[in-house]
Amino acid sequence: EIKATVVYPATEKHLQKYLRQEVHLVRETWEDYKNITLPFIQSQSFSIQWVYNILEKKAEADRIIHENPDPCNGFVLVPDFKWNQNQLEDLYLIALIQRRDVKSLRDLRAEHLPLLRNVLQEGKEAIAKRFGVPGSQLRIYLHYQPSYYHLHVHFTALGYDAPGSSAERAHLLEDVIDNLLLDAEYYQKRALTFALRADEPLLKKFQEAGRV
Ligand code: M7G
Repeated sequence: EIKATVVYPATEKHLQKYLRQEVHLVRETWEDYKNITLPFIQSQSFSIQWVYNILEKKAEADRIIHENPDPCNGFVLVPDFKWNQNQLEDLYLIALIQRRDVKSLRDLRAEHLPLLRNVLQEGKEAIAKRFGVPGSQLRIYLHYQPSYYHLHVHFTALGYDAPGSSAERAHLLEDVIDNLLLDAEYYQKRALTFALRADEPLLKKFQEAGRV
């Protein structure tokens, strides 16, 4: 059987993302994030208008599985574009947070714990209720780096080897919560590892700074 994903319209960045290429690991310190990554993502990242359209019910409103409308600690849970909902084997949902000032894992602090706990608890409950899949069979995680810099959480079937669930990209939400309990500024202190394709401009920035 063949499963195909159609991306339309596709930008040059989409084309690059799906081409098979040599990859390199980058180890990003907090200083690297401030000096290299943050200025880069502010100038470059994928448009997040699609996220705002979902939050404002201008798109996919009929697909919402669960919503917590709280502007600070709320979120919307929808099936991810990668899942056609025909079978549970590759179940894939995404939780988009209501607040718009959290770009990624790097921005998370202890103040975000109520939000993260809501996503974890209510997301699990909603998926169990709608799809009959218990929390013990879900992989719940954030990507670093993400493609879209509006914080979102991936929910995938544990038995499904989803793209981006590898050790150099996926951060389990429960571990993130525990880390923030240990240290309110955990993600402003530690280095984070991720892979970049050889042609990605961010890799060039790290190379120019002598960090790769
Ligand atoms: P990511 O970690 O930023 O990047 O995840 P990745 O795409 O490299 O994994 C963004 C997630 O949002 C991906 O799983 C996408 O499939 C999903 N996604 C992207 N768009 C544009 C949409 C959309 O318009 N609707 C829905 N439901 N999901 C989307």
